[in-house]
Amino acid sequence: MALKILLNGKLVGEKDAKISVFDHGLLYGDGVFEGIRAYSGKVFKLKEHIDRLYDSARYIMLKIPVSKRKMSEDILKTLRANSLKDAYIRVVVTRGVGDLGLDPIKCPQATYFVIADRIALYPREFYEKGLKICTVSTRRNLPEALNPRVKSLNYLNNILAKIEGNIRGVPEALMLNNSGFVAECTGDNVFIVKNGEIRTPPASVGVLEGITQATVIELAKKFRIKVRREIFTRYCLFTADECFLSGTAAEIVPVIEVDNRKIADGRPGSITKKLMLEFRKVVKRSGTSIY
Ligand code: PXG
Repeated sequence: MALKILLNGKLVGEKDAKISVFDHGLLYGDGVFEGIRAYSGKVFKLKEHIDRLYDSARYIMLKIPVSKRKMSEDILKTLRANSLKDAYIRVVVTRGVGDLGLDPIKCPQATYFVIADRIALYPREFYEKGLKICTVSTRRNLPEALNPRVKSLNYLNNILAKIEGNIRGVPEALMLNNSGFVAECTGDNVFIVKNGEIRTPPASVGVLEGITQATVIELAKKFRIKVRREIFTRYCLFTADECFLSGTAAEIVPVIEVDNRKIADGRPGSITKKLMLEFRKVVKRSGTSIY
């Protein structure tokens, strides 16, 4: 069934959801976005996603044409228009239509749209058996260049890493920062467990501050598991007891091998499994009601 897309505040059919070839989102990757999920009729961490979207926009000095409240309502409206309860939501705000020069001053009006669709779940095997990942040579963007905390439309850094991962035959690729510290995967944050403690790189390493990452930290605290937001190298990964990734699309997914080295016994770890189970409960019971 054709989707209804919300484009600049109006619901339109999928075929009519078009933007100009002069939109700077397309010409220069000049814009920001969010990937959000709804579970059982509730949008998970809607406020956090909206806040991050507006912060990303502020960083690139892009004025989102609607208030946070209106944007939240637009998201719920799009979900209702498509009768969705479990969904993947993509919110995109671009610099809008300008000329062929890169100057954003020539773009008077931002473009925004919301797509809500059924989600394509990752294979069950990923969760049951765990993933093999590898470190790629593409380094994560320097925070002094394009800060990875910004969820910008310019994902070429991550796409280059993903291509390297594809070539190596793994479903996720791990990027280091320019100093060689573990940063994150192309669309997920990374965690390790050692001696019962959890570690994940802080934003200062140059990573996106994941909303799922923050949820994992909350859950770990509830279980009285110590979490350290500290920089670490691949040494810590290779010698970890457990490793897992977090992201809106992936949720929590175990990692069993990094760079052809098994993590511990090469099976998803017990803390990882405990967090996965709890995460699935939390997403079902919390969130902003759609209906
Ligand atoms: N790091 C990066 C670079 C991301 O893009 C995450 C971490 C996880 O953040 P959240 O807030 O979602 O926990 C992301 C977000 C996809 C897809 O289709 C995934 C993301 C972005 C765009 C597409 O898998 N992940």
